[in-house]
Amino acid sequence: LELEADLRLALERDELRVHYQPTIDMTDSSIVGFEALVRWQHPTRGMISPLDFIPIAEATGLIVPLGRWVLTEACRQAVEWAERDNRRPIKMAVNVSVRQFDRSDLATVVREVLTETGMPADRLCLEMTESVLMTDTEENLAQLVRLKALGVTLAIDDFGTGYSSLAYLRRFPVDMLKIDRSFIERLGEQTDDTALASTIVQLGQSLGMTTVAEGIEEYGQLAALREMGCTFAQGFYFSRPVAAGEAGRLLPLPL
Ligand code: G
Ligand code: G
Ligand code: MN
Ligand code: NA
Repeated sequence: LELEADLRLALERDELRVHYQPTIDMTDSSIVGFEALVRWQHPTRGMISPLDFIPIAEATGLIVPLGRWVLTEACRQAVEWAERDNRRPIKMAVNVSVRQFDRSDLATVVREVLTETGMPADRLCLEMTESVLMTDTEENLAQLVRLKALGVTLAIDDFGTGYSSLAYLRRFPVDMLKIDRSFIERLGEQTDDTALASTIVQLGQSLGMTTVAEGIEEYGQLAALREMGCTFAQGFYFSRPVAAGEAGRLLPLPL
């Protein structure tokens, strides 16, 4: 409860931070983008993980202003990096909670933020978990169509952990599948996970979607996923989520 009261003030007190984790192109190992991940620099408790405050933000509805703040900050940062070096503009991925998705004004909010920050829509990716998409309702489809019409990329986060139906995957305008970390952990060992990861990559390919492997920590996992034809990679093997200054230094030097 105390944390909840503090979280209400965190936004106005400027205690939230966005960290960035790079996404790597499997074919040439270059950075193609970043995922924005929020952190809370609490005045007395120190850095608080989103695992501890996102659920509170979702339960209280604070996720709506908080989510807009993260989206704005991440877009602003992407535009700043692009201005520094526009040879290969990076993409920015932002997590969208089911509470945000369920509001009919989400596409309006995203459009406003794109306009405010000058972020080109085709450089923004919105990540939603399967739970957002699991229910194949007309409202959900309409919401995805509105978002897609803005020109943004739509990704399913933690793919493989929910109860997706293949029917919705075909029906919904989704561009990208992010293979859940749990499948990557035991790649190469004699488990079903290798077959499952490979199946998700092939599923993506047959539906015309790109695939991202999350949670890569070892070279062997990277090599196996590259062999499978996975498009992009993310994980501590390349970089943990880092503050903006450090993330900017991972990018090629400006000319
Ligand atoms: O960065 P980290 O692994 O600690 O994140 C833990 C969880 O918090 C992940 O599931 C991640 O998706 C979620 N998370 C991080 N930042 C955001 C955010 O800005 N919005 C939402 N909805 N979830 C986030
Ligand atoms: O649910 P979502 O995929 O958005 O969660 C992203 C979270 O996963 C981030 O908080 C990040 O810290 C974490 N993460 C990213 N790469 C790795 C990794 O290689 N290993 C582990 N254990 N966690 C990771
Ligand atoms: Mn994510
Ligand atoms: Na994820």
